[in-house]
Amino acid sequence: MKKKWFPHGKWPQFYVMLHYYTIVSFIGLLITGLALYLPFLHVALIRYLSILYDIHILLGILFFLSLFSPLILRLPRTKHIRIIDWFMPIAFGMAIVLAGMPLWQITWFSADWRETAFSWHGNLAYFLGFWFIVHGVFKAFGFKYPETQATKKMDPERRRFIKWGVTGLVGGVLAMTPFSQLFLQQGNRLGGTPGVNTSVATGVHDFPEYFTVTNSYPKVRIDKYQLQVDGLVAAPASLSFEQLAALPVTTETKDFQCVTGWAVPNVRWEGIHLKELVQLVKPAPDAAFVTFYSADGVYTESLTLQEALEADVLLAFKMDGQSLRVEQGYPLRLVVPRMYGYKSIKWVNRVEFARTRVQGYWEQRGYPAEAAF
Ligand SMILES: Nc1nc2c(c(=O)[nH]1)N[C@H]1C(S)=C(S)[C@@H](COP(=O)(O)O)O[C@H]1N2
Ligand SMILES: [Mo]
Repeated sequence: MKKKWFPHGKWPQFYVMLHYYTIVSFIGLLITGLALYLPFLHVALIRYLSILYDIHILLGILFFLSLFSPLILRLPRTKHIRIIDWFMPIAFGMAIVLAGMPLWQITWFSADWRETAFSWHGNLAYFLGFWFIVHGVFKAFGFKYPETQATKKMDPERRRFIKWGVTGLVGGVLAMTPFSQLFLQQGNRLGGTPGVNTSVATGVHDFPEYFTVTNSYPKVRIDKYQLQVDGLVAAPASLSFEQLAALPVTTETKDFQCVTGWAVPNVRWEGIHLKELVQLVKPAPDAAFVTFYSADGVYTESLTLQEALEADVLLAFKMDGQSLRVEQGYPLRLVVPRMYGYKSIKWVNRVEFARTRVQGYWEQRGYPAEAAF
């Protein structure tokens, strides 16, 4: 007889089907989740991230339904499933799904909650992923679980599902509250380390937060720096910082507004207007969008060509008369004064003219692409 890789013993067909849904959705979640999270994958897949993101959400819903369907459907009452095999995915799955909510519906939650939720969504998924592997190996090779209270077989009672689901729910809520940041490494957090104060010169604004979506601020060596300007253009270019700074400079004083509520009035920016780059590389007539990339390898932003050519949109290299500090996007950041701060991508190292829009980092997570306030 052919060896079955996932023998389900005397399981009713219905259990087997549910179990497959759980397996397939969870593996899909791990793969898409890693692609969304790990920088080297993220960078390679940048154009497909919004699709991967949608798939991830759909799989999350499927995973959730497969775990909790016994609450709605009447499962056959047979003692076929071990307590731990049901407890682990339900309690941890619930916490992971819950911690995923602020990453999905980002406008419902504060930035603080999102940061913590982001870390726990990942940490708990790694943990449950590890348990799935152990569980899979045990089943595939027919190892026996030790006989304990937790490995007893049980009836699929609603009461238990609810109890475990609530355990996961409470765990998930605790994990998301900023309190749990005490247990997280600082470097693991999403979006910024408030109060980094690396020698702010007098007369230079200090912003309330210096965000990054990776666990550090990229350190760009100015002698190695190149701004790539390419895409649908007649003459792609790669500019050193010197060449860039030799272009005509525009100066403006504008307010800076973050979507999370803080604002900094009267910031003086000096930088290059996008029309200088347009003259240089000559975009094709159908290049309707501009995509900006960051040296952090993760963040992207986009504008329509028309928006990019607004008089006050700059690729800035100086703020309040000083060159940008590392945490502010040294050596070059975009400044879009009429839109929320998330449009103002830092550490810009590539400007691409394109026919279609590439979803920006926060836009993949639900913020509008037209971020005017
Ligand atoms: N590369 C990169 N650019 C970024 C961000 C980021 O996390 N990474 N955060 C954005 C957000 S949400 C805001 S409000 C501003 C904040 O600018 P600041 O970090 O200089 O205060 O930068 C934007 N540009
Ligand atoms: Mo922001």
